[in-house]
Amino acid sequence: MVRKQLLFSIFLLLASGCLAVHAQSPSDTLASKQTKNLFFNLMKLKNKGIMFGHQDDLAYGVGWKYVPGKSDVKEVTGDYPAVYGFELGRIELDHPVNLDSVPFDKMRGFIQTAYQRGGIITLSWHLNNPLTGKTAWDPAEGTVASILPGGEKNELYKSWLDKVANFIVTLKDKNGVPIPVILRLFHELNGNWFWWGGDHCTPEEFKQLWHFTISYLKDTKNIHQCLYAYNTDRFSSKADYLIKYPGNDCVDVLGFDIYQRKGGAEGNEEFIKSADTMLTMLTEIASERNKIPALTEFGYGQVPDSTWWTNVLLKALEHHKISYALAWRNAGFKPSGEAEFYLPYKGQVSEKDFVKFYKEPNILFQKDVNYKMVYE
Ligand code: BMA
Repeated sequence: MVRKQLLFSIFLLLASGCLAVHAQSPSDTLASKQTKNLFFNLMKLKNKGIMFGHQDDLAYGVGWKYVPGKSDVKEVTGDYPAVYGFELGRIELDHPVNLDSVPFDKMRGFIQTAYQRGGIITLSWHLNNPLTGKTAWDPAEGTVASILPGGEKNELYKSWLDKVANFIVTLKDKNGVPIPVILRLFHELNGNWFWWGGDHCTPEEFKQLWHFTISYLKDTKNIHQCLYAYNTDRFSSKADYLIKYPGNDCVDVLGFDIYQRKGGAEGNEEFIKSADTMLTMLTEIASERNKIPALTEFGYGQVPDSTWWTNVLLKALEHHKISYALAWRNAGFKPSGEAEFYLPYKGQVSEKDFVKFYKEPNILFQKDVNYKMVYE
Protein backbone atom coordinates (compact mmCIF):
# COMPACT_ATOMS: atom_id res chain seq x y z
CA MET A 1 0.00 0.00 0.00
CA VAL A 2 2.73 2.38 1.07
CA ARG A 3 4.66 1.48 -2.07
CA LYS A 4 1.60 2.12 -4.20
CA GLN A 5 1.09 5.50 -2.58
CA LEU A 6 4.74 6.34 -3.10
CA LEU A 7 4.54 5.39 -6.78
CA PHE A 8 1.39 7.45 -7.16
CA SER A 9 3.08 10.45 -5.55
CA ILE A 10 6.05 10.09 -7.88
CA PHE A 11 3.64 9.90 -10.82
CA LEU A 12 1.86 13.07 -9.68
CA LEU A 13 5.14 14.88 -9.26
CA LEU A 14 6.31 13.91 -12.73
CA ALA A 15 2.95 14.79 -14.26
CA SER A 16 2.91 18.23 -12.67
CA GLY A 17 6.50 18.75 -13.86
CA CYS A 18 5.48 17.93 -17.44
CA LEU A 19 2.49 20.23 -17.21
CA ALA A 20 4.64 23.04 -15.90
CA VAL A 21 7.11 22.60 -18.75
CA HIS A 22 4.26 22.48 -21.23
CA ALA A 23 2.59 25.58 -19.84
CA GLN A 24 5.89 27.41 -20.16
CA SER A 25 6.09 27.00 -23.92
CA PRO A 26 5.47 29.62 -26.58
CA SER A 27 1.82 30.04 -27.51
CA ASP A 28 2.55 28.86 -31.06
CA THR A 29 2.79 25.10 -30.66
CA LEU A 30 4.63 24.96 -34.00
CA ALA A 31 7.15 27.66 -33.04
CA SER A 32 10.57 27.10 -34.63
CA LYS A 33 13.41 25.73 -32.52
CA GLN A 34 15.07 29.14 -32.14
CA THR A 35 11.73 30.74 -31.22
CA LYS A 36 11.11 28.14 -28.53
CA ASN A 37 14.64 28.64 -27.26
CA LEU A 38 14.12 32.39 -27.21
CA PHE A 39 11.01 31.91 -25.07
CA PHE A 40 12.76 29.60 -22.58
CA ASN A 41 15.86 31.75 -22.45
CA LEU A 42 13.91 34.97 -21.90
CA MET A 43 12.25 33.24 -18.96
CA LYS A 44 15.63 32.17 -17.63
CA LEU A 45 17.60 35.33 -18.29
CA LYS A 46 15.27 37.46 -16.20
CA ASN A 47 16.91 35.86 -13.18
CA LYS A 48 20.27 37.20 -14.36
CA GLY A 49 19.13 40.74 -15.05
CA ILE A 50 17.11 43.10 -17.22
CA MET A 51 18.14 43.30 -20.85
CA PHE A 52 18.30 46.84 -22.13
CA GLY A 53 16.72 47.66 -25.47
CA HIS A 54 16.44 50.58 -27.85
CA GLN A 55 14.10 51.32 -30.76
CA ASP A 56 15.83 51.83 -34.13
CA ASP A 57 19.20 51.72 -32.39
CA LEU A 58 21.21 50.75 -35.49
CA ALA A 59 19.32 52.92 -37.96
CA TYR A 60 19.92 56.44 -36.67
CA GLY A 61 20.60 58.55 -33.62
CA VAL A 62 20.84 62.19 -32.70
CA GLY A 63 22.65 63.89 -35.58
CA TRP A 64 23.27 60.80 -37.78
CA LYS A 65 21.51 58.29 -40.00
CA TYR A 66 22.52 54.94 -41.47
CA VAL A 67 26.18 54.86 -40.51
CA PRO A 68 27.21 51.19 -40.54
CA GLY A 69 27.90 49.86 -37.04
CA LYS A 70 26.90 53.13 -35.36
CA SER A 71 24.56 53.34 -32.38
CA ASP A 72 24.05 56.08 -29.79
CA VAL A 73 24.18 53.40 -27.08
CA LYS A 74 27.53 52.16 -28.40
CA GLU A 75 28.95 55.69 -28.72
CA VAL A 76 28.21 56.31 -25.04
CA THR A 77 28.87 52.90 -23.44
CA GLY A 78 31.08 51.04 -25.92
CA ASP A 79 28.43 48.32 -26.17
CA TYR A 80 25.22 47.65 -28.08
CA PRO A 81 21.84 47.11 -26.47
CA ALA A 82 20.65 43.52 -25.99
CA VAL A 83 17.18 44.19 -27.42
CA TYR A 84 16.44 45.95 -30.70
CA GLY A 85 13.05 47.42 -31.54
CA PHE A 86 11.94 48.10 -35.12
CA GLU A 87 8.71 49.44 -36.57
CA LEU A 88 6.57 48.11 -39.42
CA GLY A 89 4.20 51.06 -39.97
CA ARG A 90 3.56 51.70 -43.73
CA ILE A 91 4.53 48.16 -44.71
CA GLU A 92 0.78 47.67 -45.17
CA LEU A 93 0.88 50.28 -47.93
CA ASP A 94 3.78 48.63 -49.74
CA HIS A 95 5.97 51.63 -48.97
CA PRO A 96 9.70 50.94 -49.20
CA VAL A 97 10.30 52.95 -45.99
CA ASN A 98 8.42 52.90 -42.67
CA LEU A 99 6.62 55.82 -41.07
CA ASP A 100 9.87 56.98 -39.50
CA SER A 101 11.70 56.80 -42.86
CA VAL A 102 13.60 53.57 -42.20
CA PRO A 103 13.88 51.54 -45.44
CA PHE A 104 12.56 48.02 -44.86
CA ASP A 105 15.57 46.62 -46.73
CA LYS A 106 17.94 48.29 -44.30
CA MET A 107 15.78 47.15 -41.39
CA ARG A 108 16.15 43.54 -42.50
CA GLY A 109 19.94 43.99 -42.52
CA PHE A 110 19.94 45.49 -39.01
CA ILE A 111 17.80 42.63 -37.75
CA GLN A 112 20.17 40.05 -39.26
CA THR A 113 23.19 41.79 -37.74
CA ALA A 114 21.57 42.04 -34.32
CA TYR A 115 20.38 38.43 -34.39
CA GLN A 116 23.85 37.14 -35.24
CA ARG A 117 25.30 38.63 -32.10
CA GLY A 118 22.47 37.33 -29.92
CA GLY A 119 20.31 40.43 -29.94
CA ILE A 120 16.58 40.12 -29.37
CA ILE A 121 14.24 41.62 -31.97
CA THR A 122 10.88 43.18 -31.23
CA LEU A 123 8.60 44.69 -33.88
CA SER A 124 5.88 47.28 -33.38
CA TRP A 125 3.32 48.22 -36.02
CA HIS A 126 1.64 51.63 -36.11
CA LEU A 127 -0.58 50.49 -38.95
CA ASN A 128 -2.80 53.01 -40.65
CA ASN A 129 -6.52 53.08 -39.96
CA PRO A 130 -7.91 50.56 -42.47
CA LEU A 131 -11.38 52.11 -42.39
CA THR A 132 -10.46 55.74 -43.04
CA GLY A 133 -7.06 55.38 -44.67
CA LYS A 134 -5.66 57.88 -42.17
CA THR A 135 -2.91 57.12 -39.64
CA ALA A 136 -2.89 54.82 -36.61
CA TRP A 137 -3.79 57.90 -34.55
CA ASP A 138 -7.19 58.25 -36.25
CA PRO A 139 -9.51 56.63 -33.73
CA ALA A 140 -12.59 56.45 -35.95
CA GLU A 141 -15.39 54.53 -34.28
CA GLY A 142 -16.10 51.10 -35.71
CA THR A 143 -12.66 50.50 -37.19
CA VAL A 144 -12.01 47.26 -35.31
CA ALA A 145 -15.47 45.88 -36.17
CA SER A 146 -14.88 46.75 -39.82
CA ILE A 147 -11.80 44.54 -40.14
CA LEU A 148 -13.14 41.47 -38.34
CA PRO A 149 -14.46 38.60 -40.48
CA GLY A 150 -17.69 39.76 -42.11
CA GLY A 151 -16.64 43.42 -41.83
CA GLU A 152 -16.30 45.63 -44.90
CA LYS A 153 -12.53 45.99 -44.46
CA ASN A 154 -11.67 42.41 -43.54
CA GLU A 155 -10.23 41.66 -46.98
CA LEU A 156 -8.15 44.82 -46.90
CA TYR A 157 -6.87 43.95 -43.42
CA LYS A 158 -5.93 40.45 -44.57
CA SER A 159 -3.97 41.94 -47.46
CA TRP A 160 -2.11 44.09 -44.89
CA LEU A 161 -1.32 41.02 -42.81
CA ASP A 162 -0.04 39.34 -45.99
CA LYS A 163 2.47 42.16 -46.33
CA VAL A 164 3.60 41.84 -42.73
CA ALA A 165 3.94 38.08 -43.20
CA ASN A 166 5.89 38.57 -46.44
CA PHE A 167 8.38 40.76 -44.61
CA ILE A 168 8.71 38.48 -41.59
CA VAL A 169 9.49 35.42 -43.72
CA THR A 170 12.41 37.29 -45.25
CA LEU A 171 13.97 37.61 -41.80
CA LYS A 172 16.42 34.73 -42.01
CA ASP A 173 20.00 34.23 -40.94
CA LYS A 174 22.80 33.40 -43.37
CA ASN A 175 21.84 29.72 -43.28
CA GLY A 176 18.22 30.46 -44.10
CA VAL A 177 17.02 29.88 -40.52
CA PRO A 178 14.01 32.08 -39.60
CA ILE A 179 14.92 34.82 -37.11
CA PRO A 180 12.53 34.90 -34.13
CA VAL A 181 10.78 38.20 -33.45
CA ILE A 182 8.58 39.46 -30.64
CA LEU A 183 5.57 40.92 -32.39
CA ARG A 184 4.17 43.76 -30.31
CA LEU A 185 0.73 44.09 -31.85
CA PHE A 186 -1.88 46.73 -30.99
CA HIS A 187 0.33 48.25 -28.34
CA GLU A 188 -0.88 50.75 -25.72
CA LEU A 189 -4.24 49.04 -26.16
CA ASN A 190 -5.86 50.80 -23.21
CA GLY A 191 -4.96 54.31 -24.38
CA ASN A 192 -7.42 56.30 -26.47
CA TRP A 193 -4.99 57.52 -29.13
CA PHE A 194 -4.89 54.56 -31.55
CA TRP A 195 -7.88 53.23 -33.48
CA TRP A 196 -7.56 49.85 -31.72
CA GLY A 197 -7.27 51.47 -28.28
CA GLY A 198 -9.35 52.32 -25.24
CA ASP A 199 -13.03 52.97 -25.85
CA HIS A 200 -12.79 52.63 -29.62
CA CYS A 201 -13.63 48.93 -29.42
CA THR A 202 -15.17 46.61 -26.87
CA PRO A 203 -13.03 44.04 -25.03
CA GLU A 204 -14.81 41.37 -27.08
CA GLU A 205 -13.93 43.07 -30.37
CA PHE A 206 -10.34 43.50 -29.29
CA LYS A 207 -10.03 39.82 -28.36
CA GLN A 208 -11.57 38.82 -31.69
CA LEU A 209 -9.11 41.06 -33.50
CA TRP A 210 -6.23 39.49 -31.60
CA HIS A 211 -7.36 35.91 -32.25
CA PHE A 212 -8.07 36.61 -35.91
CA THR A 213 -4.69 38.30 -36.46
CA ILE A 214 -2.58 35.69 -34.74
CA SER A 215 -4.41 32.77 -36.28
CA TYR A 216 -4.04 34.38 -39.71
CA LEU A 217 -0.28 34.77 -39.27
CA LYS A 218 0.23 31.30 -37.79
CA ASP A 219 -2.31 29.12 -39.56
CA THR A 220 -2.90 30.84 -42.89
CA LYS A 221 0.53 32.34 -43.48
CA ASN A 222 2.46 29.57 -41.72
CA ILE A 223 4.63 31.95 -39.71
CA HIS A 224 6.21 30.21 -36.75
CA GLN A 225 8.99 32.58 -35.76
CA CYS A 226 6.95 34.94 -33.58
CA LEU A 227 6.34 35.46 -29.91
CA TYR A 228 3.33 37.70 -29.27
CA ALA A 229 3.37 40.60 -26.81
CA TYR A 230 0.21 41.90 -25.12
CA ASN A 231 1.02 45.48 -24.35
CA THR A 232 -0.95 48.14 -22.46
CA ASP A 233 -0.09 51.69 -21.49
CA ARG A 234 -0.22 52.70 -17.78
CA PHE A 235 -2.83 50.69 -15.84
CA SER A 236 -4.36 50.87 -12.36
CA SER A 237 -4.92 47.27 -11.26
CA LYS A 238 -4.45 43.70 -12.39
CA ALA A 239 -8.08 43.57 -13.52
CA ASP A 240 -7.59 46.79 -15.45
CA TYR A 241 -4.50 45.32 -17.14
CA LEU A 242 -6.39 42.19 -18.16
CA ILE A 243 -9.60 43.80 -19.44
CA LYS A 244 -8.81 42.97 -23.06
CA TYR A 245 -6.48 40.03 -22.45
CA PRO A 246 -7.12 37.55 -25.27
CA GLY A 247 -5.95 34.42 -23.42
CA ASN A 248 -2.92 32.43 -22.38
CA ASP A 249 -2.94 30.41 -25.58
CA CYS A 250 -2.14 33.38 -27.82
CA VAL A 251 0.21 35.58 -25.77
CA ASP A 252 3.87 35.11 -24.81
CA VAL A 253 5.11 38.43 -23.49
CA LEU A 254 3.24 40.72 -21.10
CA GLY A 255 4.25 44.34 -21.09
CA PHE A 256 3.27 47.94 -20.67
CA ASP A 257 4.59 51.29 -21.87
CA ILE A 258 5.39 54.22 -19.61
CA TYR A 259 6.79 57.70 -20.15
CA GLN A 260 7.87 60.33 -17.66
CA ARG A 261 6.12 63.56 -18.62
CA LYS A 262 6.83 65.77 -15.64
CA GLY A 263 10.26 67.05 -14.54
CA GLY A 264 11.82 67.73 -11.17
CA ALA A 265 11.71 65.76 -7.94
CA GLU A 266 7.95 65.43 -8.11
CA GLY A 267 8.00 64.01 -11.64
CA ASN A 268 10.80 61.62 -10.69
CA GLU A 269 8.95 60.37 -7.64
CA GLU A 270 5.76 59.88 -9.59
CA PHE A 271 7.60 57.88 -12.24
CA ILE A 272 9.36 55.63 -9.73
CA LYS A 273 6.18 54.98 -7.78
CA SER A 274 4.01 54.29 -10.84
CA ALA A 275 6.53 52.12 -12.66
CA ASP A 276 7.36 50.20 -9.48
CA THR A 277 3.69 49.54 -8.66
CA MET A 278 2.86 48.46 -12.20
CA LEU A 279 5.94 46.24 -12.44
CA THR A 280 4.88 44.47 -9.25
CA MET A 281 1.45 43.77 -10.74
CA LEU A 282 2.89 42.84 -14.12
CA THR A 283 5.38 40.31 -12.74
CA GLU A 284 2.64 38.71 -10.64
CA ILE A 285 0.31 38.41 -13.64
CA ALA A 286 3.13 37.02 -15.76
CA SER A 287 4.25 34.46 -13.20
CA GLU A 288 0.64 33.28 -12.66
CA ARG A 289 0.44 32.65 -16.41
CA ASN A 290 4.00 31.56 -17.22
CA LYS A 291 4.50 34.55 -19.50
CA ILE A 292 7.50 36.79 -20.04
CA PRO A 293 7.24 40.16 -18.27
CA ALA A 294 8.80 43.17 -20.00
CA LEU A 295 8.78 46.94 -19.97
CA THR A 296 7.92 47.07 -23.65
CA GLU A 297 8.54 50.80 -24.12
CA PHE A 298 9.65 53.66 -21.89
CA GLY A 299 11.24 57.06 -21.98
CA TYR A 300 11.74 60.50 -20.55
CA GLY A 301 11.82 62.86 -23.52
CA GLN A 302 15.24 64.52 -23.98
CA VAL A 303 16.35 63.12 -20.57
CA PRO A 304 16.87 66.58 -19.05
CA ASP A 305 17.84 65.13 -15.64
CA SER A 306 21.58 64.36 -15.45
CA THR A 307 21.10 61.46 -13.01
CA TRP A 308 17.84 60.06 -14.31
CA TRP A 309 19.27 56.61 -15.12
CA THR A 310 20.57 55.66 -11.70
CA ASN A 311 18.39 57.93 -9.61
CA VAL A 312 15.03 57.27 -11.24
CA LEU A 313 14.90 54.45 -13.80
CA LEU A 314 17.12 52.09 -11.82
CA LYS A 315 15.07 52.67 -8.68
CA ALA A 316 11.90 51.80 -10.58
CA LEU A 317 13.41 48.65 -12.08
CA GLU A 318 15.75 47.22 -9.50
CA HIS A 319 13.34 45.13 -7.45
CA HIS A 320 11.74 43.44 -10.42
CA LYS A 321 12.58 40.40 -12.47
CA ILE A 322 11.56 41.39 -15.96
CA SER A 323 13.15 40.23 -19.19
CA TYR A 324 13.79 43.52 -20.85
CA ALA A 325 13.13 47.25 -20.95
CA LEU A 326 13.06 49.04 -24.32
CA ALA A 327 13.84 52.75 -24.58
CA TRP A 328 12.09 54.62 -27.38
CA ARG A 329 13.83 56.05 -30.42
CA ASN A 330 16.53 58.71 -30.73
CA ALA A 331 14.79 60.42 -33.62
CA GLY A 332 17.03 63.48 -33.27
CA PHE A 333 16.18 66.92 -34.54
CA LYS A 334 13.04 67.12 -36.65
CA PRO A 335 12.57 69.70 -39.43
CA SER A 336 10.57 71.77 -36.92
CA GLY A 337 13.77 72.13 -34.87
CA GLU A 338 12.26 70.09 -32.04
CA ALA A 339 14.29 67.13 -30.78
CA GLU A 340 12.96 63.70 -29.91
CA PHE A 341 15.29 61.31 -28.07
CA TYR A 342 15.15 59.11 -24.99
CA LEU A 343 18.76 57.97 -24.63
CA PRO A 344 21.88 60.09 -24.26
CA TYR A 345 24.28 60.66 -27.10
CA LYS A 346 27.85 61.96 -26.83
CA GLY A 347 27.76 65.23 -24.90
CA GLN A 348 24.15 64.91 -23.68
CA VAL A 349 23.61 65.83 -19.99
CA SER A 350 22.81 62.31 -18.79
CA GLU A 351 25.68 60.61 -20.65
CA LYS A 352 27.88 59.94 -17.58
CA ASP A 353 25.00 58.61 -15.54
CA PHE A 354 23.97 56.31 -18.36
CA VAL A 355 27.47 54.80 -18.27
CA LYS A 356 27.01 54.22 -14.52
CA PHE A 357 23.68 52.59 -15.26
CA TYR A 358 25.32 50.48 -17.97
CA LYS A 359 27.80 49.15 -15.41
CA GLU A 360 25.08 47.94 -13.05
CA PRO A 361 25.49 44.15 -12.84
CA ASN A 362 21.77 43.51 -13.20
CA ILE A 363 21.33 45.63 -16.30
CA LEU A 364 22.35 43.63 -19.35
CA PHE A 365 23.64 44.88 -22.67
CA GLN A 366 24.93 42.96 -25.68
CA LYS A 367 28.24 41.95 -24.06
CA ASP A 368 26.30 40.23 -21.29
CA VAL A 369 24.29 38.01 -23.64
CA ASN A 370 25.31 36.12 -26.75
CA TYR A 371 23.70 33.97 -29.43
CA LYS A 372 24.10 30.75 -27.45
CA MET A 373 22.44 32.19 -24.35
CA VAL A 374 19.47 33.49 -26.28
CA TYR A 375 18.82 31.14 -29.18
CA GLU A 376 20.32 27.78 -28.18
C1 BMA B 1 6.03 57.98 -31.66
C2 BMA B 1 7.01 59.05 -32.08
C3 BMA B 1 6.79 59.34 -33.53
C4 BMA B 1 6.90 58.04 -34.34
C5 BMA B 1 5.99 56.97 -33.78
C6 BMA B 1 6.15 55.63 -34.47
O1 BMA B 1 6.13 57.71 -30.30
O2 BMA B 1 8.34 58.60 -31.87
O3 BMA B 1 7.76 60.26 -33.97
O4 BMA B 1 6.56 58.27 -35.68
O5 BMA B 1 6.26 56.81 -32.41
O6 BMA B 1 7.45 55.10 -34.38
